[in-house]
Amino acid sequence: MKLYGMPHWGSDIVEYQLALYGLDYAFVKTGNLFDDLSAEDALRAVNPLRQIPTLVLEDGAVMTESAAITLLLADMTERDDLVPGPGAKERAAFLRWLIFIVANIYPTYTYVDMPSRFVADERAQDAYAQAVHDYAKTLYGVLEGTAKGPWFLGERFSALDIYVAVITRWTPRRDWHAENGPKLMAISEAVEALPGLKALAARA
Ligand SMILES: N[C@@H](CCC(=O)N[C@@H](CS)C(=O)NCC(=O)O)C(=O)O
Repeated sequence: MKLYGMPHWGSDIVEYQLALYGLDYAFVKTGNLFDDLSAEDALRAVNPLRQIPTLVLEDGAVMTESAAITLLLADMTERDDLVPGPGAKERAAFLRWLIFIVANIYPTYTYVDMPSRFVADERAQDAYAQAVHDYAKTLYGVLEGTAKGPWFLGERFSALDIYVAVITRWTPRRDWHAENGPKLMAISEAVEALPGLKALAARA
C-alpha cells in the first residue's frame, strides 16, 4: 500500500493504524499542500481534492476519507482492536463519534487552513478564522464531555483515541487542551506513549 501524507497532518490518523495493525506501506511525503494549491502532482492524480490521507491499496484502488479508511482497514485485517465489531457494545458510540469528528471537527481545519478559499475579503479573514477556531473549541468541549477515560470509549482502546491524539496537536493545540480538556489530553499522551506509535509520534 502507498500512503500519501505528511508527519503530524491528518495522514497520521491512518499511519498510526497501519503501524498498530503491522501492515506494510510506503509513505509518500507530499510536502506542504498549501504552498501551491493548484499543483498537478502524484497526489492530485489519485485524489481530485489533493488531500491527505490518501491510501492506494495493493490492487491500486484509491481510498480517501480517514473514517472510511479506518473502517476498511478493520475489514481488511478482520480485526476489531481499533474498530469495535458489529456485536460490540461500544459499536454505536464508536460510529457516532467517528463521524462526529470527521463531519464536525475536521472540517473546521479545512475552513481555516486557507481562509481565502471561503472569504474573499482579506480584511474579514482574521475574524472569520477566529470564529471558526472558537467553534472548534466548542466542539472539543463536546468531545471532552463525552470521553469516558482512560480511553475515549472507556476501558476499550479504539481508533477514536488515535483521532484524538492526532487532532489535538492542531490549533488550539495541546496547551489549550491541557487546561480545558484533561481527558482528551490524557488520551493523546497515552496514545503517543504506545510502544508501536512512540517513534511515529516523536518524529519531526
Ligand atoms: N475528510 C478528510 C479530510 C482530509 C483533510 O482535510 N486533510 C488535510 C490535511 S490534514 C488536507 O489534505 N488539506 C489540503 C486541502 O484541503 O487542500 C478526511 O477525513 O480524511
